[in-house]
Amino acid sequence: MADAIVFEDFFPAMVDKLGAEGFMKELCNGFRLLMDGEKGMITFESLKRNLALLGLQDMDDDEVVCMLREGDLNGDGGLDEMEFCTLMFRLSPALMKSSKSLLEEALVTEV
Ligand SMILES: [Ca+2]
Repeated sequence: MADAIVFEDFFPAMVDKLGAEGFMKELCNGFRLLMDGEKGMITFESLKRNLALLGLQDMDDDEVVCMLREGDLNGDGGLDEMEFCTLMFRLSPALMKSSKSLLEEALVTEV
């Protein structure tokens, strides 16, 4: 499913532009845009509702479900902030490679 959503060219460019800290802030902003305000996490419904914000309005339900399943590390059916950031990094292998320490640092400070 990873090739359905291609962030590879996009994310490293963002990191270059925003810097590591700015990029993490953007990710967190993205999470807040996509999450269900009541549950405090990204659910199928909130993701569907906000896909257009990511330019992914053409994603079908199966892909949305896959993305959620892929990212839902603790199995509660939604993505919390950490799961979302982790998923975004996993969808961008180039970024993952170049910024592994960035991610680890960010996760440590967020938690
Ligand atoms: Ca979860």
